[in-house]
Amino acid sequence: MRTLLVADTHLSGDTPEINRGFFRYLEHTAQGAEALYILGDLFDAWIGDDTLDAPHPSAQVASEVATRLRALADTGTAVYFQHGNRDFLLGERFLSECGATLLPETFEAELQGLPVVLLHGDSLCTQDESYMAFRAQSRNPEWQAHILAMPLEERLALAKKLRLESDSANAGKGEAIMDVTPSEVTALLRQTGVSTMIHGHTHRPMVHELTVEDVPARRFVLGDWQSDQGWDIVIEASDGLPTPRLRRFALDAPPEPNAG
Ligand code: LP5
Ligand code: MN
Repeated sequence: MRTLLVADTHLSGDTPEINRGFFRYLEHTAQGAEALYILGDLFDAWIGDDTLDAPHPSAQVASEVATRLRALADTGTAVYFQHGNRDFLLGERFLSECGATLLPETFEAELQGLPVVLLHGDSLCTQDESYMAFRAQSRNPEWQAHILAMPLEERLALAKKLRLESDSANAGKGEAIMDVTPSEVTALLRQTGVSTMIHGHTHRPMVHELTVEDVPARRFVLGDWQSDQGWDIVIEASDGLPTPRLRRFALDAPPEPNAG
């Protein structure tokens, strides 16, 4: 038995190679897996589930993603989803079309017997004060309802504007500011009592070895998908506690389902 985790695929109408690579991954690597966890930023920008009805290239991609995730779910692989900072507006309609289950923003699970805490990762970037302010606003249900009531075209324009603002704000930020705050990582591990954290968001794929209250712990960071390569984590059942493995792979040759 195997559990897979991915994050930050950033799919859109402008990323045909990544879209194809993701579909190949679902059809090939994910076949027979017990579960697939998508830890946010599946889409590069999600402006509402009514995107599915829109005559827009990204809408077509969204429908195809839903169809293909549903096909995987129908074969018995549970599909779980967490919101990222780009697709926090993803809602019930899209999830039910995918046959996916939405998880809270921080979620404790036991994957193949291993206790883990899962999150997108943006909530750990507390030194990034302007992002924290944007995050608080964008996760506010009233703000979201107001945004979702806007015509689709206006939302498209706003999303474009926010992306530009974000890129120019990020250009002036230090690298450390945009990474997780170490004390937030230890605080969450201490609070949950688990020794394994898995997240994405920072696009800095890595396995970090830590010590929390004299106990060894690990933080796995998933990578963002690019036109030629993807990242995942596989956790395979074993006699003892399994060790998750972070993998980088070519999108045209994703890992074999039984690659071990
Ligand atoms: O996204 P990324 O990785 O480049 O940077 C993130 C943080 N930025 C964001 C903002 C998103 O990119 C915005 C796009 C969301 C698209 C979908 C939303 C649709 C809803 C609205 C439209 C219908 O998440 C960035 C972090 C970085 O990660 C690393 O952690 O630093 O944070 C910022 O850039 C936030 C601020 O520094 C700047 C915020 C810009 C918002 C300014 C408000 C302008 C209001 C204009 C509206 C009229
Ligand atoms: Mn993100």
